[in-house]
Amino acid sequence: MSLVFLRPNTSAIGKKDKRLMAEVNASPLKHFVTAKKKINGIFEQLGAYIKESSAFLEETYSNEELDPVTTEEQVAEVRGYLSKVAGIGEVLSRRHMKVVFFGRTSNGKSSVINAMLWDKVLPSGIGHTTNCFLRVEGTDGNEAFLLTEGSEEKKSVKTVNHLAHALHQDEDLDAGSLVCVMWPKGKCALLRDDLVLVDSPGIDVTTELDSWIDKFCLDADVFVLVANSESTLMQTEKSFFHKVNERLSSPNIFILNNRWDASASEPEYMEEVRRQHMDRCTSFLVDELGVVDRAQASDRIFFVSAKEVLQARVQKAQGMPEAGGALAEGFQARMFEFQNFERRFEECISQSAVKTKFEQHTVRAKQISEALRLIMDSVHVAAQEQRIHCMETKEEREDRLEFIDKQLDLLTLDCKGKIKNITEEVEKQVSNAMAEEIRRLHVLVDDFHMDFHPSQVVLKVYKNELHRHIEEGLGRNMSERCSNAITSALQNTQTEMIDGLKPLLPLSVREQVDKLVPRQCFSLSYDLNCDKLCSDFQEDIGFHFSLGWTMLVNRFLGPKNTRRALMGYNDQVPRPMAITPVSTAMPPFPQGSVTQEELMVSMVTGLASLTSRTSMGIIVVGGVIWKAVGWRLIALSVGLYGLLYVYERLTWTTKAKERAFKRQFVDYASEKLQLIVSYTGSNCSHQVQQELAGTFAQLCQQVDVTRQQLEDEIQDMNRKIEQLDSLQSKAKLLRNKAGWLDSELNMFTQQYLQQGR
Ligand SMILES: Nc1nc2c(ncn2[C@@H]2O[C@H](COP(=O)(O)OP(=O)(O)OP(=O)(O)O)[C@@H](O)[C@H]2O)c(=O)[nH]1
Ligand SMILES: [Mg+2]
Repeated sequence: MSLVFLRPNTSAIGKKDKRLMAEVNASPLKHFVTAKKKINGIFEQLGAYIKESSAFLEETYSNEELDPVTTEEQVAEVRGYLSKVAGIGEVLSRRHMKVVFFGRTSNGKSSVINAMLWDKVLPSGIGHTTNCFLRVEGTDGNEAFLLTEGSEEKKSVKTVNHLAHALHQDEDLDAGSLVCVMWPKGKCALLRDDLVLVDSPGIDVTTELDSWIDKFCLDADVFVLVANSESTLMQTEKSFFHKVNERLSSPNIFILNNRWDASASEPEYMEEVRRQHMDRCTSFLVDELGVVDRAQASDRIFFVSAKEVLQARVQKAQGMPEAGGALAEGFQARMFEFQNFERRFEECISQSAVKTKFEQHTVRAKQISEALRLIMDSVHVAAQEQRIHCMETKEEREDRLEFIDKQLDLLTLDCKGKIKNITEEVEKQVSNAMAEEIRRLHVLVDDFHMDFHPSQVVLKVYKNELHRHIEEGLGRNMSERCSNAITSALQNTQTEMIDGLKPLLPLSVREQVDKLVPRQCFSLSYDLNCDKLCSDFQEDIGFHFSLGWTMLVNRFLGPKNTRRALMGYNDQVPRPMAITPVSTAMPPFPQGSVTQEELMVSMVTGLASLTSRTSMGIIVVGGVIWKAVGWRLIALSVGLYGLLYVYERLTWTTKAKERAFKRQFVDYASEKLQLIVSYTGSNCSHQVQQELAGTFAQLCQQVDVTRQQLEDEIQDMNRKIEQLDSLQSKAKLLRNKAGWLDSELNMFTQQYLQQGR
């Protein structure tokens, strides 16, 4: 750092060397420029990152499907960073290096600035020239212009005289005012590098030093005290910098002993004067202000001639020789010293500005990126935990589903078996009970009391009522015999079913299962349908003498065959049965007995036909008997026979007819009912089976609801897991981005802020 910088003559060097030289030659101000570019870039990325993070968090927070993985505070915190970082970015993009020149009037402050800008930008002259603060700043356009405080108006400036005139014309301007001189960047390299130079009125012409410091110095990176080498440092100058030093910690101060060209006229004292100035200035900077070490002091104190440098540079810019004109002796040395000052100044201001302008924001950016990293970490962890929970829930549901399926298969088999058993049992019970009831049918028929009359109309009503009576009576008796047992067996089976399937249902449903599976009061319906069953019943309540021919035959052959025998039947085909659902199930007549009876019938038929055909035969038979037993016995027999006939005829009352009717009906109905025993049994067992199958189906429906719920839950979990996966990877990505930004900031710190410490 203590090397004296000399701008090399570039015309005599090669291409590669030129590039190397260009790097070495590059203005130290570039340090600030690149740092600014870099930190702006980082802040842009940080801004974009926070925007992305904020959107992510907001979206995550508003996701109602998931449990919260982020908090409202976190969302608000990140949203807050968004505006904060945007604000900082805005400030950073406007950051520049600022140097302020102070000194007594006519010391050459404006001349120094002009020399540095290689052009007569600011007015300079004998006497009090600069009457307000002038801030020279680069503008992208080609035209220079002025901006005064509190006005947006751009006042065009063509020449320096024009500027001087403009400044002196403005009556509002006083020493504490600020005028911005916007100078085209294209005309001046320094301005391209974000340097702002502030010229001031002489500090000896004001009493408002404090307000000056507040207004113009607090954000200054470097102060240049332009002193007059023809005189010693004045108290006003010293006290001003004491004040600055009080307000700012370790301000960067350069002392330019200007007008050093004047010493050329007295070369014999030159070294001595220089040493004296050097000692005083060093003592001021080191001992009084304590802003630099003694060893570094020589890099802050320079002996220059701004007037000469400006003149030389203007000439050079106009294509004339640099050292042309009337320049005092030792110009070259003073020129080098000015360049050396420039180099030191540039190094100092760029490093200082980088630190003061960017360090704090870098630290803030690091804090923000760290805070975001922690937030993303917490989101990641919360999502991870939720994902684990979802996975566990999903597995548990899947296990449960598998268990339910297996268990349901087993229970279905079991229930089928149970239903089969109970239906078989019911069929047997009902069949037995019905057989017993048929045996006792006469009791039921005897219990029927209604006025009986052999007329067809009354009989019809009588029969209907009897049917109803039997149907009711049979139904009642059957239920008394079986219903209780069957119902309790049925309920037991239902309870077993429910108990078996209960564990497959969720806890909440288990308690309500009794309500969900309504067990209606089950009652068997026997469906005997007596009316149809006995519709074909044909009573025979005509008088039949018990010793009459028909009755005798009837006694031997039974009523059916008698009819056939006596009437010489050809209608061998039996008449259709009464309409009952089981008429088809009528057992066929046993083959053997039919043949035997046929034989008997044909014999008697033959006999009857014989007797009826010829009365001759009767006389012959009567004669034979007459001869054999004698007429008395015959007369007695006929008398008795006649008496019996009369007796039976007399006792054949309505009551007797009713009894005969009932007896015939019992026989007929018993026979018919016998036919539907198995039908009734299977009908009842079918009802039980229906009932149980219904119960089981209802239970299965509940299990299905449970299964569906489980499947829905599994699907829900899968969806959640998917969401959490993407959420996690996004959080991880954002966390890593925060880490990357942090490392970028670290690199920035290392490269720009820790350098030179
Ligand atoms: N000989 C000589 N004259 C100088 C030098 N620098 C400046 N001057 C002259 O000193 C006079 C004052 O210079 P300015 O640059 O106006 O001084 P200033 O400090 O800006 O003065 P104010 O604006 O009034 O405060 C001018 O006439 C310059 O030409 C120098 O290095 N050598
Ligand atoms: Mg001036």
